[in-house]
Amino acid sequence: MKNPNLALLLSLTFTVLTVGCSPKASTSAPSPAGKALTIGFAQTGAESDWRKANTKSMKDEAEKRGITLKFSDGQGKQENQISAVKNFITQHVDAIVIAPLVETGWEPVLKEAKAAKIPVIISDRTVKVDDESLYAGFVGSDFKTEGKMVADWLIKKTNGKGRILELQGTTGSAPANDRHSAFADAIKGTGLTIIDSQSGDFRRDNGKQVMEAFLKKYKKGDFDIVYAHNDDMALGAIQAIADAGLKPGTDVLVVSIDGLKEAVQAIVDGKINCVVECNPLAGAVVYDAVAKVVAGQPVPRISYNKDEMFDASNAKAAVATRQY
Ligand code: GZL
Repeated sequence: MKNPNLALLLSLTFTVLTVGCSPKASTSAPSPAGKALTIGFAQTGAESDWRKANTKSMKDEAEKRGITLKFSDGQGKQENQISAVKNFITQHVDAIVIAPLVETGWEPVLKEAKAAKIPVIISDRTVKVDDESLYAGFVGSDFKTEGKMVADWLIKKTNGKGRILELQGTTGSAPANDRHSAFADAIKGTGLTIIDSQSGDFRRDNGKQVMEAFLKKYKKGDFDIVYAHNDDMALGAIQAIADAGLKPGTDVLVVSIDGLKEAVQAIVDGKINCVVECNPLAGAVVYDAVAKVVAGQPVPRISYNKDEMFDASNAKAAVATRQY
């Protein structure tokens, strides 16, 4: 080309157009090979609003980063998650992310992923395995801390006295196990006691049904507090409490975990008393960890999100900024 300035102008124009028009401009470095990643994600299901927010975060962030996400909804069954992981292995994905429904039963399929040299990130809920090399690292919340935060709030609020009905999460899941054990440990030696406990599987309709059954078994004055392992069950429970003619938040203290906007609003409305956050917006941190692992860089064994706590002292200010 005769005119060097024209050549420079054309090449600059091309560069700008390429960057500006890329439909999936990645906001983070793709894998070192330069190719966009293909990631298999085995999700638990869609049991709660928290879960839906988690799925949206994973899908939106993958879109933003130009990641090809092979998404599998486990529909609340571990066997569905395990077959999804096997499929990801057959499809030779670059990495696998699992949000494990329950803590145990993962060794065989994790061994298959390791044999296929496909790195695995455990997201949201933890797994119990003897050989920790079966996955690269965990990204999620510390459920034991969440259970203790709720207990500590209750001890202060009640001067350590009260009879508790517990709505547990999915049986065998890390959040249900840890939110129960840490809460129970924290109230040991106080006048707070768990008088009954039942799983509502983290589902709103189950939370309402379990609370209705509790209200048939226990009359007003037989119990003082409802501890729900997640907001969806708490929101179902307060519906049942109100239907029974009691005032949730006043006649019965209600405490919960997740930090849904709807639950924080219920604090403002005086129907829930305390909510500990468990942030579901995990896409960015999970894919940062995956990018590192694929690039052969080490990732922390455990990366915990920071979780806040809401009650009447701060809910009004917080509710407007809740993102899920
Ligand atoms: C916690 C997550 C739990 C939430 C529930 O990280 O696994 O599962 O607390 C969700 O709302 O269903």
